[in-house]
Amino acid sequence: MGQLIDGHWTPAWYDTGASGGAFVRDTARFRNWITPDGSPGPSGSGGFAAESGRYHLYVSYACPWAHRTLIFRALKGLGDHIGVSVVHPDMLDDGWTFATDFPGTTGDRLFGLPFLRDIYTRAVPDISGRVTVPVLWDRAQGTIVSNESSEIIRMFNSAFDGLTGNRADFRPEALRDGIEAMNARIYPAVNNGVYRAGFATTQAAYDEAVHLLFDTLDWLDAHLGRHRYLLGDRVTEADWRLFTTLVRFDPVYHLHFKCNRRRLIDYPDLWAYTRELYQWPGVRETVRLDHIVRHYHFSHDTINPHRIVPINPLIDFDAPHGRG
Ligand SMILES: N[C@@H](CCC(=O)N[C@@H](CS)C(=O)NCC(=O)O)C(=O)O
Repeated sequence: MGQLIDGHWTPAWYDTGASGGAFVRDTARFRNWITPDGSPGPSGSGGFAAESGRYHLYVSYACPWAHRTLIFRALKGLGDHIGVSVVHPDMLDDGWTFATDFPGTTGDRLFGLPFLRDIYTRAVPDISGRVTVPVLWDRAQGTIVSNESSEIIRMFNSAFDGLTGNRADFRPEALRDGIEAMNARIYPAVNNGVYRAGFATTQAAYDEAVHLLFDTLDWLDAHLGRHRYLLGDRVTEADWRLFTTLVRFDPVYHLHFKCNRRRLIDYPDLWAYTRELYQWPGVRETVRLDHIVRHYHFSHDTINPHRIVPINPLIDFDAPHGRG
């Protein structure tokens, strides 16, 4: 764990000292958008046209943010158009690495570099900041298009439609405000809430995060008792964003991040909904519990200093979901 300062790697854990023990996630640095014709998107610069084979995605199977991008790549039929490199699940002193001694890792398929940080310095040699997954790389310009998953999934949702003919739309015009409102509620309380509980270094910061988390899960369970999906009868971006946190809940967050008032399987509707999304065509293959369980317990030595990976519950995500 560390970060780049003026292009040099500096090992350090998250500094919660300046924020009263609370974990604060940095904002992503690369915010360009792939568009059908290369015209500029909502932020960053233009010049990133949707083309087959031009872009490459760097992910960790462990990371919930990277997981979103893998799900959209699958749902939108982009497998033949956007390549993927998978980092090693252990994120230690060197940060994310391209070591290949764990099943499912690929190494750096573009350049054969040893560390993910080398991809960042290849884009900007004197870069400062955290080295995070996912990273969307442009082979044509030799730079990073985006390292912000919420924006990468929106590019995948529509930019390549002309190329793939896949018109599935997870952010339809009529539901955009509702999706935005749902994301705004779920991101701080749930997606990032589990991290805020787990990385808190004061009781007060933990208490604040964990109560909001479970209040929101209670609300979601009730909501999903009345609606098939978050926005009604149609699966949207908001569902996929929630799914990547839910699928990690009992295997990791319940124990490792001390999110233990209830397990996911204690919420009947949330649990059935999670199984339905897991069983959606193409999604199961994006879920690598071996990477998920190994990464969190082995990498966060401030939380788990002996790096013992627990046995974990047996969870049947393939059990019939009974919804719809
Ligand atoms: N804003 C980013 C956040 C990505 C992120 O925080 N990824 C984590 C892994 S789950 C990471 O790579 N952390 C490394 C670090 O913070 O040094 C996104 O959603 O794409």
